[in-house]
Amino acid sequence: MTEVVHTPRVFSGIQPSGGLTLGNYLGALKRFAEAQNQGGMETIYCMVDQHAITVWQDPDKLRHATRELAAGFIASGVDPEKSILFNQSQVPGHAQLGWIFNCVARMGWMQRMTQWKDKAGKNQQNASLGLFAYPALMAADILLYHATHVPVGEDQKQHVELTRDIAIKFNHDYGVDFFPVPEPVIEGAGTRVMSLRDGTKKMSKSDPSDMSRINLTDDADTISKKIRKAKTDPEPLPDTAEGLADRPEARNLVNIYAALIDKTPDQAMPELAGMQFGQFKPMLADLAVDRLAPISTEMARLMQDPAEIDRILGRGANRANEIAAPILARTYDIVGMVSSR
Ligand code: AQP
Repeated sequence: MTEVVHTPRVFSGIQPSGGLTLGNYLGALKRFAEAQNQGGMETIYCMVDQHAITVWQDPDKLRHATRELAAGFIASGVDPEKSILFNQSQVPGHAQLGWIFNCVARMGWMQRMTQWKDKAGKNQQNASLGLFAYPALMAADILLYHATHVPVGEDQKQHVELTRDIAIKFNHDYGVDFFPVPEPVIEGAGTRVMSLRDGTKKMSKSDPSDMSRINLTDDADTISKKIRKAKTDPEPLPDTAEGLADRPEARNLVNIYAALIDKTPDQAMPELAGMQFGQFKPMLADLAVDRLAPISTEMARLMQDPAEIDRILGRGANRANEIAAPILARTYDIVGMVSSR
């Protein structure tokens, strides 16, 4: 078996399962634009609508959320000319390779996924088969492009690790060195943004409490109100980020602040040390509004022309398919599928 060197390539996705949050922005979108602008690697970004329907979605809302998500990508700096931007269902190779990976992945691997346990909860018998198999489809999303780097938030680390296991097992089972073993890229203060109501729970678009998250569509007053009302403790901010170890809510707000100014929490601490929340929260609110307002304004502008968004996604899907088709064809060949074309 010869060692294959894979061309470095970035892939990541977001589900159109509701509005975008500050967590999606800091943990994903902002970093996607940075990876694109660093250059040197092709960047492929996907609206994973087939993942979204693992939990029932209202069809009209799903269509709207997909277009709004595309607008969120572009407004956050992902340029559809520089990056490939599309929705998953327009490239059939995702589902096709996903099936093959359903046959590679083991039930036990899936059962260990914390997101499966969290989302299915006590009602696993009633959860969809798609929700259980979701990580195999995610592996297909990544490996269909032979992607080598996957920028994600902390919560997706386990799924990227499972993607690595699937790539290794496929290569081993078929005696090939075909799929790369991709790396999760989890860097910066924004990879784990927590709920504003509970610093031990991640900020999530599907949290029943709107006060727990900042939506990219929130106006300035709403953002300020949510930060003002965010849960905190009575202590002033410490001198170092280490001093936040047992203060999840305070740590979360400092992390958000640091991520918004492109610093690490340690680098941000000197200017915050000793501050009371009465002073820090308005400062954070102003910063968040300053950074997010241009994004929400641009999203609203883009959403006025949904047909143009659809055209962008269509063009992106064609480009994605050009990369995916030969990789899928070779996979079928390796597995032993007869093709008469
Ligand atoms: N709170 C977060 N902090 C940092 N990164 C986050 N991401 C999500 N929440 C945070 C990152 O955003 C990308 C897209 O995530 P997703 O929408 O595909 O799925 P998710 O992780 O399940 O996000 P949500 O908001 O919690 O969605 P729902 O509520 O539908 O399950 C990923 O890179 C993720 O890490």
